[in-house]
Formats: sequence, structure tokens, C-alpha cells
Amino acid sequence: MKATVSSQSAQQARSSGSDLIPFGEIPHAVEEVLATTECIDVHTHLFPPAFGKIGLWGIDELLTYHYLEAEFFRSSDLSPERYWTLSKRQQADAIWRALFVENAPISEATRGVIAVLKAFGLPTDTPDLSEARSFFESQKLDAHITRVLKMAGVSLVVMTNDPLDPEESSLWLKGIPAHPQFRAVLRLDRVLKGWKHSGQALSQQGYQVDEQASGKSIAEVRRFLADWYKRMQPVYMAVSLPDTFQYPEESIGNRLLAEAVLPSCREFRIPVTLMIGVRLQVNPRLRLAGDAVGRADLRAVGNLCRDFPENRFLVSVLSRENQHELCVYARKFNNLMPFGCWWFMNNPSIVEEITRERIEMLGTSFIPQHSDARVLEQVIYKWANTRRTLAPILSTAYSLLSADGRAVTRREIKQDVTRLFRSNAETWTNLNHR
Ligand code: FIX
Ligand code: ZN
Repeated sequence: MKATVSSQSAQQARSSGSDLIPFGEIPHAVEEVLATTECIDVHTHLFPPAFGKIGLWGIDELLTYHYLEAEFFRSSDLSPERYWTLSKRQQADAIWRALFVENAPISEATRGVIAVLKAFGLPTDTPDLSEARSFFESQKLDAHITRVLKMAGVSLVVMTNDPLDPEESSLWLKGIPAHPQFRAVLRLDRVLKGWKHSGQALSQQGYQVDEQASGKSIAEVRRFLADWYKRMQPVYMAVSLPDTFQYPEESIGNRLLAEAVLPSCREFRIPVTLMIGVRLQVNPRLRLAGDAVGRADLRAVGNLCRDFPENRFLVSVLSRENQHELCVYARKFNNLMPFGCWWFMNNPSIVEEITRERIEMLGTSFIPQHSDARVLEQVIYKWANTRRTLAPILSTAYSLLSADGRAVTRREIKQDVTRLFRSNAETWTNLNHR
């Protein structure tokens, strides 16, 4: 096979030794490349200014993040019912007092808020939030977004867009201007998991579907997907699935997945994203903070990848016990791309374990992380944590490679980090097409 130019110049650089990294300098080189390589954040709940108040940012939203609400109810006598009667500001004050003043903020989520305050040069140990509030109130959102994404080393944010969410869908139907750093996703939880209601919503949007999703309903759902594809230009279609998800199994959801969603994804050449393992609302009193996790039967993923070889599946699993299995399935199916350390997995000790395993089993053929940020400034600490966790893992991998007999070049480190942070996502989605 004729050597390509880039591998030729890589060869020359290697043979000239100019690009080789001495063993002792590997950690520094890795940190430098991680710090200077901007990433694509493939799954967030962030929105650009055109979406108005759906997009969350600022100190009160940072403090009332459902991760912190879950921790708050463990360190406060305030009942959830009483908490929900408070204003956003009162809720934020209560959480700051309980988790940052009365206790040391050492959890991943509380440390995150501290890291954001520090990033803006704001005090991190004051009893009240007045200085932080006036800082965020003085920000112009457009410029603030650009600055925050720069600080986080994120060049592109992938949203989560629900075509059946009344507030959001009315904005799309009115027409939303594209934003250079935000891309849409067609999120289909309501369609695939709540047909009883979403069937009616589709009828209201003018699609002739019936309660059993029978007859021409499938064709009408495909028309619905095509209309929203045109409107959103989504980079993928997505759904979160419970730990009880099975495929094949007779259900309206599975029939819509197999007969409408997967064919549409093939037609539009985009992947489908499956986020598997959530147990919704085990404690409804906590609202968004009331969801939990369960180990899923990943044979469903194997069956889907086998039965739909022309479809690409981006998969993230919520249970720690499913991570190794997902890696093994990815070795069996090259139409399966594991991505991110989702939600309850997004803690440095677990991210480390998952990422080490993935490097050992998949090399760089996976997407290591997504932020799942719900509040804009969260990308600052979530990506700082990711880079901090990834650095020793990649350094160890290159040091072992070097010890086994092959020195690493700066070019290879750059190539690998670019693949992990960007090109895997770009080649798997239609991020390069707008
Ligand atoms: O389904 C999802 O996209 C989840 O990420 C969210 O529903 C969840 O509430 C979350 O914010 C996790 O980080
Ligand atoms: Zn999410």
C-alpha cells in the first residue's frame, strides 16, 4: 500500500526524531495537546440566545442544577414540597447555604460551581451570592456564550431538541436563526416512549396517525421526521431508554424505531443515539432530580447493530455494570460508537475507569465524553475535569507504548486527541454538513 503524504511526513518526522517525545516529557506533551485541542460536545441541554429562557445560565441556575438539588435534600431538613414553593433565587440561596457554607463543597457537582466562580475571578467562600449575581446580571448573553465556550475549550455544542415540547416546538415552527456554535438533535423520547400522548400531538400537528400506530401511521411518522429534519438539520436522532429496554420485543415504540426512525436515519445519513439505563422518577418529589439508574440488558444493542447494519448507533449507558459489555459489543459491531460517561457515570473516578478500559479495548475509536450541561457555564468545569482525567490515562498509554518499544510523536498525540475530541463525532454525525 503506497504511504500517504501525512504518514510519509509522519515517517520522516519520526525517522528524523524531531517529532519524537522523550519518555519523561510525555505527560507534559499530552496535557498541552489536550489543553489546545477544542472539542465537540456531542450531548448537552444548552440553547443559544434565540431560544430565550429555555437556555439556562448564571449563578442561580448553576446552584439549582438537579445534581445539586439531589445533594441538597440530603443535607437539609427542607421538604421537597416546601423547596418547590421557593423562588429560583431563594432555592439557590438555600442550596448555597447548605452545600457551600454549612458543608465543604467536595462533591463533583459542588466543586464544579466553585471552579466556575474561580474561572470568572469571583469569590468562592462568601456567605451570600450578591457579587456573583451582579457579575452574571452584567453579562451580555451572546458575548458571554462565546467567552464561556472559549474558556471550556469547546468549539461546537450539540443540543437536545424536543419537537413535541410545546414551548420549544413553537419556536422552531416560527423559525429559529442558525447559531454557528450550536447544532440541533431530534430527540424522540415522547414519540418512542409515550405514543399514547405523542400520537395525539402528532395529529394536532396534522399527521394522520392512530393510537395503535397502525396503517399509514408509520408513513406519517416518517413524514413527521422528514419535516423536522428539514427544520432542524439535526446531527442525529436520539432517545433515552429505560434499563428494561428490550429489542426485539413487540411494542409500539420498537415498531416505530425499526420501521420509521431507523429508515429515516438511513435516508438522512445520520446516526441514532441510544442512551440506555435510566429509571425515570423513582422519587417524583425531587422532579428532575428524581431519576435513577438500572443495569440494562445490552443484548438489545447487539441485536439492533446486527439487524440494522446500515444504521450507525451512538450509544451511552448509564449503569457502571454495563460499561465493559458496551466496549465488547463495540468490538463486534463497527456500526456502534460508545460515547460519553453519562450522568451518574460523570464522576472522575468512574470516568477514569471507563476511559482506561475503552483505550485498552478500542484504542481511540470512541467518543470519551459529553458534558450533558444543562446550564451554560457547566461546560467550563465538566471539560476541565475531562481533560484532567484524560491526561494521565493517555500519558500512561503512550508511556507503555514507549516501554514496549515504540516512541510516540507529538503528531500522533495530536491526531489521537483530535480523533477523540472531534473527528469521531464529525465522521459519525453530519456535523460537517449544514
Ligand atoms: O436523558 C438525558 O438526556 C439526561 O441526560 C437528562 O435527562 C438528565 O436529566 C441529565 O441532565 C443528566 O445529566
Ligand atoms: Zn442529557
